[in-house]
Amino acid sequence: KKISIIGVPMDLGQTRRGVDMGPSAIRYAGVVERLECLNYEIEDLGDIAIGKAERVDDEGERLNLRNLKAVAEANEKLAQTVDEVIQKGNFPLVLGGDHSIAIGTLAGVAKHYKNLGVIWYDAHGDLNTAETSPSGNIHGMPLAASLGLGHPALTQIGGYSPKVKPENIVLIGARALDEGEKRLIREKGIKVYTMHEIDRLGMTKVIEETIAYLKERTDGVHLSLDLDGLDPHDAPGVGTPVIGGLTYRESHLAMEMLAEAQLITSAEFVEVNPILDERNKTASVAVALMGSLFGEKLV
Ligand code: DIR
Ligand code: MN
Ligand code: MN
Ligand code: MN
Repeated sequence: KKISIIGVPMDLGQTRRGVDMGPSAIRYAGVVERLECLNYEIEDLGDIAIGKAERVDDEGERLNLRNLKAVAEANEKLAQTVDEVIQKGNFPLVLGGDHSIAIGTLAGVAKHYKNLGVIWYDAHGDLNTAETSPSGNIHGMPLAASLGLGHPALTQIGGYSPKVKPENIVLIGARALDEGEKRLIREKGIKVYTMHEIDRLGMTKVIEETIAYLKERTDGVHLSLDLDGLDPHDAPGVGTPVIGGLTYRESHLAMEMLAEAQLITSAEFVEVNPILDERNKTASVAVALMGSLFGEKLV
């Protein structure tokens, strides 16, 4: 099987500089070599071009959607590229960049499935819209946009909406949800394993349940892994760290179990910010997790 790597040096979905260097940091940490060792053929498609932030973004201020135009444009390109990768039968592996790029990834992926499942591994829900967002940062909105909620420039990427149904989503690692996000989760009945449930059940049970839940209702599963899902001790190079997160070990276990179940059909690793990192630790963790996701333990 062939993996196509797509870099997305996006930093316009939030305000910390440096996350645009995430794809470079992940490549530098040896992603290609790591996956080649697992007998995958790797095609690195390079980086999607990202436009410039508008110097005076009055429109973004007014809408509470910072850099809307440039974020939407880049996501349209990303959706196109991901679509082509799947069309030729390859596995799309997207490297971020801030989490706003999940809008484009999911737009490219979801058209290939009737019932796409999504695992959202993140400290946050990313379920805000302009109406509920405390920040105006689009990286806090991609899952809502993929549900068809929010500004049409975001929900209509790829020319269709929605990309995913609420009952096909599983959130893992949530510990910093905004009020509007909690309301949406309740309203839509989205399945969530907060840190509380993970502490109680243990990661083994959480992933077993997740696999059973998604296996019976989906025909493909996208893994969207925000490195801030991990504890800042293990992944310090992220823009919005939240204490009390998933450990390196728990995360490996999760990836290994997903590999065994052969559940995941596309993946993205996002929010790696080498400027905020310690000697590229977070990019290295991302690469190690990719190793497990692609079956390292099995060989
Ligand atoms: C917050 C932070 N919920 C927001 N979101 C982050 O701005 O919408 N997502 N950091 O990854
Ligand atoms: Mn996120
Ligand atoms: Mn996050
Ligand atoms: Mn230590």
